[in-house]
Amino acid sequence: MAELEGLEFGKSDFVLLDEVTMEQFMENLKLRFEKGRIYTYIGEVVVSVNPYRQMDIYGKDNIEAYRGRELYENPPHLYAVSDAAYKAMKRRAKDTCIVISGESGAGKTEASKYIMQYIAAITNPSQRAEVESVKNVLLKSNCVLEAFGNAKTNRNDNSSRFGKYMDINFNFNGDPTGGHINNYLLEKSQWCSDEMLQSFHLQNDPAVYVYTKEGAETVTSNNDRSSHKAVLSALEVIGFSKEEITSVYQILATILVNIVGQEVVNHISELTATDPESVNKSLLYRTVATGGGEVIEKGHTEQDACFGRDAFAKALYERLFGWIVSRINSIIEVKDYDPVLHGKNTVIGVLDIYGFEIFDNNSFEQFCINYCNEKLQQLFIELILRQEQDEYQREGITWQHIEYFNNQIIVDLVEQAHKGIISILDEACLTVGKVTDTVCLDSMDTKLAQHPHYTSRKLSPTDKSMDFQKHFRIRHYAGDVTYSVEGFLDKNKDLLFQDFKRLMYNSANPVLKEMWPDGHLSITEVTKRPLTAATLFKNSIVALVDKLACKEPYYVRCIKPNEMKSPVLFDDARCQHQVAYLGLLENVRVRRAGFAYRQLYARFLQRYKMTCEYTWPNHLMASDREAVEAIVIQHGFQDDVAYGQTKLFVRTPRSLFTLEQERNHLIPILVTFLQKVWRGTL
Ligand code: AOV
Ligand code: MG
Repeated sequence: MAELEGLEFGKSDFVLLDEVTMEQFMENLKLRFEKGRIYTYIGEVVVSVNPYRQMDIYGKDNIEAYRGRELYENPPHLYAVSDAAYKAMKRRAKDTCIVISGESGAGKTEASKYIMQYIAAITNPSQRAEVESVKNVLLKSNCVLEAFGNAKTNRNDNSSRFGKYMDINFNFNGDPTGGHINNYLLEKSQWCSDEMLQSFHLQNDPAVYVYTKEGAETVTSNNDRSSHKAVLSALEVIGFSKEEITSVYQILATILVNIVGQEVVNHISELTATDPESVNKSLLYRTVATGGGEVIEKGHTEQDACFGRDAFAKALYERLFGWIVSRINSIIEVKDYDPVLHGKNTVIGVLDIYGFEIFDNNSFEQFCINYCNEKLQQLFIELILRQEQDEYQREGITWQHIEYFNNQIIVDLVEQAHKGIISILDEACLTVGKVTDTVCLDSMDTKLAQHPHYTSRKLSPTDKSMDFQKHFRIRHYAGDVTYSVEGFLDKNKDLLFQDFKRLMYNSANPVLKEMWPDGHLSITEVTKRPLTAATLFKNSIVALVDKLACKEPYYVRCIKPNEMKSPVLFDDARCQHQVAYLGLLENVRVRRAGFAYRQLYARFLQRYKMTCEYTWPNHLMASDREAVEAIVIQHGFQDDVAYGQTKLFVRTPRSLFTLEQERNHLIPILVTFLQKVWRGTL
């Protein structure tokens, strides 16, 4: 409950609002934004508003100011929660995680970088070389993953097209010993565009492939030379070999050729170290197993051939990305860790995943991304409530329940077995014969007609904003999103002809071969019913949520102030909408209806003992708890507190203000007094 900034900057913790209303919340948020205070607390949750300008608050001085301090000792900052997570991990040997959420462009990725930088800066004070190298790899991996996994969208120029969860492992000293990255659903289709080529710093010119033979260095346009160099050097620092780096760029060039090239065959064969005849065959034919178990080659129609080629380009990209992540993981994985020798290995996880998205045209990818955000919101609800409940229980204090909008109903709409959208999609994908996206939509309409969060043009015929054949709409916790089913089935099947996999598996380039282990299967061995993209995604998100749920969570809730990327515009309606769907008001209410403030008896005493004659300079009571009671009684707020096992709980912040004011009033008097004592002038 930091109140160190002076009231002209608004309240630094929303629990200090006079009344918890949307009006007051927004007024405070706006005032702080306009005063350049982009962070505000709700208890231990940081609310962050994207400043859209460089802020002078991340330097060395700031890091020093927050290092090892308590949350309330400094103005709100990402560094303070990072430190809180770090302290919990180090002092109490807790696995912790920092979950960063908010919509596209709200500042999640930037926040994750500052958090990583902070952790890197405060660890390994003795500069041990092996720790430094781990830290270096962790930091550099960000740069590489961004280069490969981010793209420009109309919501964010540097939008994460993949979700990232990074675990950092620490030894008993609190120094990083390694880490692990999980990546979630890379949006492939976004990538196969000119923008992708630009963000790769590759020229949109088929001839570019020639350069890759000379080494990766030359595959740049002049504009992007410096960022390209940064990626290249990051790859080197992380520990990718020269051959691996060259392979990476060859694969990128292959994708490029695939998209724009005409003399496709020779280029691909050269870049992928495969023979031209096989390349040709994979592009024009596919091997199929007949019902009788016979294997035949079937010529592609032009449409099939285009589909196959595009799917190949996307799969190449996806495998490349997956391979880079697993290479980084194998380099940073904790090796030779002996718990007996080295003590408990603890973890801080940082989650930066794509935010809730509403585009003009929303497809399968937005559906997955928004589902993921529903799951994370669900986790937030559970953890915030659970955490409070746990603490009150532990401390032996009764607690009153606060109503939330529980988005479980939307999560179910998407993921429930048999009845959920993913199940309906999967069923359509597995049905033999001509099932189209439209047929699938029909099936959804039939099965979900009664669902309060689902509708479509057919179910709401008067709603002209949707198309009969194409659209369905989900009422998400964060707003209504209309999805076009066009392409849903293909994207969900994520079909890639086995011929391409085999082609890659047979490459003379060992790096490429390694990315396609399933290429050795013959067509008769290929599983007939592989898991669909949506189901794989669902499974990975369920696993992620499980992973987060067993850690002590810290939250950063990011808000995007406007759609223009402007540093001065605070769009009231847009911000209010985000505050509402993020459940921030409820968050404040829970925090207050329970107890807005809690503190260990000893710490409370340390801060406020000067305000009571019985406790200053030291108390003579039987316990710290009794001494705290004396302070509370002296200031007359005994009806506003509860005494837990180890902590004092204060219901309304106002009681605490009295104490803070008293303290602020006393400090200068005490200082003057002490100065006089020192100078001997008393
Ligand atoms: P996102 O991660 O939340 O969106 P980013 O972290 O990429 O959003 O932020 C978008 C842009 O906002 C950045 O490129 C910066 O220009 C600016 N920005 C954000 N935070 C700060 C900050 N603390 N200081 C200065 N500028 C900032 V997405 O990945 O699209 O969901 O998928
Ligand atoms: Mg991002």
